[in-house]
Amino acid sequence: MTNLISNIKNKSILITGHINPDGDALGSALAFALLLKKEKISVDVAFDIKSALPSNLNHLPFELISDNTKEMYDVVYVFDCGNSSRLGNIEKIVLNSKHIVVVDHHINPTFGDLQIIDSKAASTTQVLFREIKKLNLDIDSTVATCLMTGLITDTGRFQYSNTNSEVFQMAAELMNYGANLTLISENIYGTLELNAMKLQSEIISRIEVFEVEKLVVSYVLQTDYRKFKIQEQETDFLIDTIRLVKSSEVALLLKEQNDGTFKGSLRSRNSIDVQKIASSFDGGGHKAASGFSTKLDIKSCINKIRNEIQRQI
Ligand SMILES: [Mn+2]
Repeated sequence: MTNLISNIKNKSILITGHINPDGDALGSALAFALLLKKEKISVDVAFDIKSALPSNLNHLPFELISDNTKEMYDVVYVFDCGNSSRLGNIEKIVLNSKHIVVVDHHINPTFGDLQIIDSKAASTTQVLFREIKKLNLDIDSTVATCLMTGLITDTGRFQYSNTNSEVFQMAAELMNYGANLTLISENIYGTLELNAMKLQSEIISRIEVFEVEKLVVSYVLQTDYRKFKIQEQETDFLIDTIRLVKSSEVALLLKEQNDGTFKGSLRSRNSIDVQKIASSFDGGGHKAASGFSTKLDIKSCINKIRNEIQRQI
């Protein structure tokens, strides 16, 4: 393969991305699926979705996603996933397949025959957008809305330090293609279920700040999901709430899993590299936003992160 879509006619094709896909993984994968469909190329789209897709992303064409996958494909496209282990139960299908194309903005992907990567890009949808333009594929308003969703979510609506002039340029072009900014913004940032707001108030009341490390921490327990009748995938906004604490440089939100382990989300405001901290737990991400899993309890986990921050300050 020489480019993103060379020699794919009459081949079996799977489009996927990281486990529990976010706005960028879904936005890039679904945009690409729509573009191939327009070229009369049939594709399967599948992800490892542990419970359900987040409802605040349901403006995306979720109907393209199915669980009917083959055991292997001629070509697999993987979006927004730097490590094949992050594919979850799709990993085996991907690694069994003949050609793997990885489109991503994480550092050093560990797999893929063709890697279209820019670790400096703000989102995977940005990396994909450049390719689409090179190939002169026809971007309609639905494709533009998918691409814009990844751009908006991965830049924290144009606020994170990865937001540069190319990001705004792409956003402007997507508006010209008919991206529905109001729909995206209302769905992701402008509305919140009442139970989610009540959970938020509980999480705020648990905030602890560690002054030396300028670290703000809170946590969600399994009992919270039951008490507030909310699913974990509806709680991604909580990290943005706790990172607001003004004296903090790093924010940590721990979410208890079914098996009693924790998933951690990290955000950094400035010089602290949270990707390095996450990798000390075998997690990953970017300098300003990363995630990891751990078997440590809350207290030990916080202590480990405080130590990691101290090594950087
Ligand atoms: Mn991304």
